[in-house]
Amino acid sequence: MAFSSDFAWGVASASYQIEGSPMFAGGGSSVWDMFCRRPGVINDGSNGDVACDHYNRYEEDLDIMASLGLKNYRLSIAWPRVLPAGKGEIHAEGLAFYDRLIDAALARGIDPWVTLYHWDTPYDLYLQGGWLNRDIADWFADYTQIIVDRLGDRVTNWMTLNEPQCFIGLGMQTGLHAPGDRLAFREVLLAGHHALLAHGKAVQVIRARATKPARIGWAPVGAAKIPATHSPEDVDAARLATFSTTTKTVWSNSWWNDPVFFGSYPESDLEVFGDDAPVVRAGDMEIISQPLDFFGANIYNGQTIRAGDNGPEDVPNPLGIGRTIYTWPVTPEALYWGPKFFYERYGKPIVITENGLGLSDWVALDGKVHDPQRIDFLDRYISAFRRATDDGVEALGYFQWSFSDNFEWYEGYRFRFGLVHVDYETQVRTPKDSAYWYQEVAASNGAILKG
Ligand code: IFM
Repeated sequence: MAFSSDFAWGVASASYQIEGSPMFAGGGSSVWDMFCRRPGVINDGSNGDVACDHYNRYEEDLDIMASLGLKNYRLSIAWPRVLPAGKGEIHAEGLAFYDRLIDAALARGIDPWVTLYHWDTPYDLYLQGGWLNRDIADWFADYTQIIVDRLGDRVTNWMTLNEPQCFIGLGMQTGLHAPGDRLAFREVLLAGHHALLAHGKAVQVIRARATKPARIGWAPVGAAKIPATHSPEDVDAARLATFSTTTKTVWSNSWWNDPVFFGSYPESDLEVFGDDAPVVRAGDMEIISQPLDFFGANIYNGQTIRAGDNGPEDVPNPLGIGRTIYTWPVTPEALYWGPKFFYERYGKPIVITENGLGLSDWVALDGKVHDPQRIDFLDRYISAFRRATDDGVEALGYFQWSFSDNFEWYEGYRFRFGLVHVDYETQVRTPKDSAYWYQEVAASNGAILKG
């Protein structure tokens, strides 16, 4: 009933959500900088210009992490901070920032887990077609080389892309995220194919150039499915639903992960997607399916599934089920069945690269931030993950999303996911009750969990 002794307890963040925009520090702009300037697209009218000002306050943030005994920090690099135009000239100061950040983390005993891309596509590249342009795979590989040549002597754990389902699906199909496009499904899948190529080329670069032995994964959304009962029929139905789709959607787990781990798109999805599926050129799948060391999964909730007469059926949530501020249902079993099914199919150790919940926390009259629901939520989810490991799932780590409150995309600053509260007027940080609780979870390697 325990996580392995080298299990990585950590917190996660992303550049655009916390740093403040590179365009105010000599770097370039990203699609998010431009998107936020469109009236009405961000629910509180805000943007990531300043965010948590982590660019200037990273030492304070790392001090808080260290004081909480957190030893693993998943961070992302802002591509336009390093390459203002996305390619070509390097912004030396931008690259130096990540050098300092990595050194400052290591000096505090914090291991940096680096994500190369968490949605801040350089705007100049968007003007050249962005993810629709096949050349982006090479632009991404060149950018990766710059990062790896600079940081690859100190970073062990790398992730290529965060949630392709979101930056391709929400960014290019529904337009809810930057760049706000609403493309046909065929174009969406083509952009997705280029993202997969970029992933594969980045893995090749890391393997070839990192001087410290690298562990590489990626961090897709893990769209978890939970069997309604433990009957073999329901479990099979949930497994099938996890790895197939009956509609033209970007939320199919196997569409993204089968190419990466098996070197082919899944037959069943290809049938559903028909002519919308991208043309795969000779050699593409060899590039995309570079061997990985772990399967990263961002899991927040799951859909309950039962065996129906004509295949898997969605089971409605119980009336009044607990919901987070996004109205996402609280379904801790997602962190049992998601890892279990992903481990079963892909055979790679699991890292939960994101899990957590958004609330509307505030500083109480006593000066503290009381967030019992976050503690309860995390206990239930992490306990479910531990049960998965008890049942044979190999697990390397768990990253709570997020270290601090931050810019929550189209919701702006209204939704708070952090263990640490941020006052955006003063930039004062206040660790929430959950931060101290998580400190104990990590220190006890999960022994204090109640779920
Ligand atoms: O804040 C996001 C993160 O950037 C990507 N995964 C989901 C989180 C919560 O919505």
